[in-house]
Amino acid sequence: MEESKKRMLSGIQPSGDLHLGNYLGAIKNWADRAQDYECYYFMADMHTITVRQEPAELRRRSLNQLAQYIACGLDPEKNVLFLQSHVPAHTQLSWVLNCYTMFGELSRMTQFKDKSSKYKDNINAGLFTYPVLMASDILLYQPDYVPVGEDQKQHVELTRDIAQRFNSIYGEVFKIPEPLISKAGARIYSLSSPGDKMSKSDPNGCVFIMDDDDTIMRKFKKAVTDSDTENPIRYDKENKPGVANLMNIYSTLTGRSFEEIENEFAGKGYGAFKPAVAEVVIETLRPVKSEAERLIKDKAYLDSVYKDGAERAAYVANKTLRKVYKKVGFYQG
Ligand code: ATP
Ligand code: LTN
Repeated sequence: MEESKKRMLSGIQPSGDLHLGNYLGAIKNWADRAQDYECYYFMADMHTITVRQEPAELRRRSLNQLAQYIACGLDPEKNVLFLQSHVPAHTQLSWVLNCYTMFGELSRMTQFKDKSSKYKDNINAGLFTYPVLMASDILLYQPDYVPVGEDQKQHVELTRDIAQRFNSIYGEVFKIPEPLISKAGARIYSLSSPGDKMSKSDPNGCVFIMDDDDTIMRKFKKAVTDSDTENPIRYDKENKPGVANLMNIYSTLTGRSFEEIENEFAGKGYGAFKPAVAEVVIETLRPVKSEAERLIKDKAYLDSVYKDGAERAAYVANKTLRKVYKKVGFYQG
């Protein structure tokens, strides 16, 4: 990889199967940029155990996620693809950064507040320090950009604060990364409750990348809209959130503007619009799905990809870790 290219890094937790929100909000944008950047993408398996996981399922999903990354267009020759738990530097840096992150900062994280109210009987320390591990994931690779959905912006901002704090004490150790939030697809909402973001914890409102065509069609036909029959297909996020969400999905996938979509469906109702959205989603996901299915059967190939990825990732990560250890005063001979 050329040294002059800007660097990009991101990860997704294999805590569920990948869905349309992950695809449009994250992976599609990653794949589109692979040519112009030096890219690192990983499965954040260590982050998932902040919530209880079924071990066999976690293993299955981690490997499937790798297959899906590749199927979505992340070429392992051009991108470094790896599992977080295969590169020990992540947790090693995390301990150090824990000591440069304030209790108050972590208490203000929205994801911590959300998850600790959702999993009341398991508010573990990992859930609290989750953003420090995420900061380590990022800072180890000195990336210029971190492409994420809007919900992760706060974590990237905390990462910047931690890096700036560390740099102000020890000099320029970390590059200060920028979050990269693409407008299109930044927030896809649930098809069944359009006030909430599409999330794997709501399987009815969530379209999974590996869903079959009929399931996708059924989910879109059941998508919550409204009782407007006068002029149903128009973009009004406030009053018609369900329709706005469908239009956003359609627009992101076809490249058509909201105005063009309104014209296309003028005089038509939801009975025409919903299956049309489903069709473009099905057509987009079909090649991804079949390629992922093919790759999942080729375990030897996937093994070679993540092993090679971990090696390349560790090389970069260890360089930063050594610098940090030296700066804080750990004796290294
Ligand atoms: P959960 O179900 O626990 O909320 P998730 O489905 O949001 O998880 P994450 O692993 O948190 O998945 O997210 C992976 C990436 O996908 C992140 O960059 C995140 O911002 C993006 N993302 C997740 N859901 C959406 C969505 N509905 N719309 C756009 N981007 C999303
Ligand atoms: N917290 C992120 C996953 C994640 C991540 C990262 C994203 C873990 N480490 C580093 C970008 C960079 C999430 O839940 N989506």
